[in-house]
Amino acid sequence: MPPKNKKKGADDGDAKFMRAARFGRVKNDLKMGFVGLPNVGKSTLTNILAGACHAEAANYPFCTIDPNMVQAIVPDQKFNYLVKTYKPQSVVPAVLKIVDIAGLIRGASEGAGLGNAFLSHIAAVDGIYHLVRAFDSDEVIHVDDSVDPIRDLETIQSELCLKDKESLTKVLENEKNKIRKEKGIARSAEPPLGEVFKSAYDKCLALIESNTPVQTCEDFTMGEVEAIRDFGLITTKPQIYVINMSKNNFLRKGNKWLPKIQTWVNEHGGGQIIPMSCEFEQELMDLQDDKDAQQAFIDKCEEEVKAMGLSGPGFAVKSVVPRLIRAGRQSLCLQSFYTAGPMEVRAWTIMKGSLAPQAAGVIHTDFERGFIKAEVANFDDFKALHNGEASMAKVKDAGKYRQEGKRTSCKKVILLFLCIILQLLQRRSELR
Ligand SMILES: Nc1nc2c(ncn2[C@@H]2O[C@H](COP(=O)(O)OP(=O)(O)OP(=O)(O)O)[C@@H](O)[C@H]2O)c(=O)[nH]1
Ligand SMILES: [Mg+2]
Repeated sequence: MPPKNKKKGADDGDAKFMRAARFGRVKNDLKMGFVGLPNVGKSTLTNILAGACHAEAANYPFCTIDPNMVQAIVPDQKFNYLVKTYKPQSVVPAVLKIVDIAGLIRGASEGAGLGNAFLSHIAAVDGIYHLVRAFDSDEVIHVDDSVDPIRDLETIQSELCLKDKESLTKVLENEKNKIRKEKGIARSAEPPLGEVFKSAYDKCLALIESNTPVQTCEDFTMGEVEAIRDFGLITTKPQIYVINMSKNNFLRKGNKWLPKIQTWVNEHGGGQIIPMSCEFEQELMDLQDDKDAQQAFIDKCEEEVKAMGLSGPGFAVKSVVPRLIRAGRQSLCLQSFYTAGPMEVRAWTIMKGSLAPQAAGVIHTDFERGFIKAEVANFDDFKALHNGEASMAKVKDAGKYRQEGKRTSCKKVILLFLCIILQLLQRRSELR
């Protein structure tokens, strides 16, 4: 019998990201980090994502000496809609923390360049934007003298995998010592390894030896995933490949390296590829205080696209920054829920799949402990029913305002309303 076709749906995408995040920490405050060779545009892009100059960008390899963290505001139409509706005194959007890690070079896993320190900075983030240079420029030095994204992908991936191989060697040694101690086996003798440990170790080693990130593998049992979480491997982190092209290539949505990069990524476990251009984004950002000038810049770019004989929705000229931030957040399995009222509209960050008490706990830890119920509404219901009012009255009238208990998953609950806070504050004072 042929295998049943799995129905494709929105949840498939979610499942893919949940799989990528299965080795990660369960925490709302997760970080993405930029990884790549020196001078590929990491600091430039970090600045762009933050919308402000937090990191120093300069044409000088290793200009980023310390990891530099910024916060990028998560673009969110639902949040913007709530702000427009409630016109609150204060607004607090969700942010994604992004670390600008200094460039890695070949041999970094053995201490070359600024070496192992960088790898420990990578170990401290939860997801990786792997930035690759695909732009030509005589003015920007390439550490290996020429532009070759495939060679660069190989270099970075092998450094990460070499580091993981070193970690695996230590993990194996520690496990053997632990078993020897537990079973009173002599140091010179080979102790018997647990079945799950052994299969998890063997699978990881095979992946790493083929330069393939461990997180791309779907063939792990739950037990193996548990074991791998303790291995402390860098390549278990979700990874997004970001390709920095010239403005011209970005406008025409083409670059001679892109098909080769796609093939390379497919051959190394697959993954999301986001082509973009720091040059384009920088020009756009420099004009952000003058909306007319920004529009004139977009119009000019659109003219250039037309002059190249290209047209259609695929060639619309727009920033990739919102997609980059959303993709980072999605790869970490983070999502928002909202509270809204005349004082404040706020987006709170939770892990996908969190239950209502955990969501309440993000607002205040006491709320999780003292959780009784949450009054919630789905954002789409609110939008369809509120009729311009900054109030939940119409949603309540329509019977779409629900009281939810401890088992409610936050997957579909978009608007966890202000009255939860009030209700829980009351409960908190009762607890005192
Ligand atoms: N032409 C061109 N230059 C770029 C682009 N992106 C970055 N640059 C320039 O390249 C140089 C290095 O950029 P950075 O952002 O500092 O590079 P980095 O990856 O952070 O480098 P390290 O910190 O040394 O690892 C700067 O002079 C940037 O202006 C681009 O898309 N096109
Ligand atoms: Mg830098």
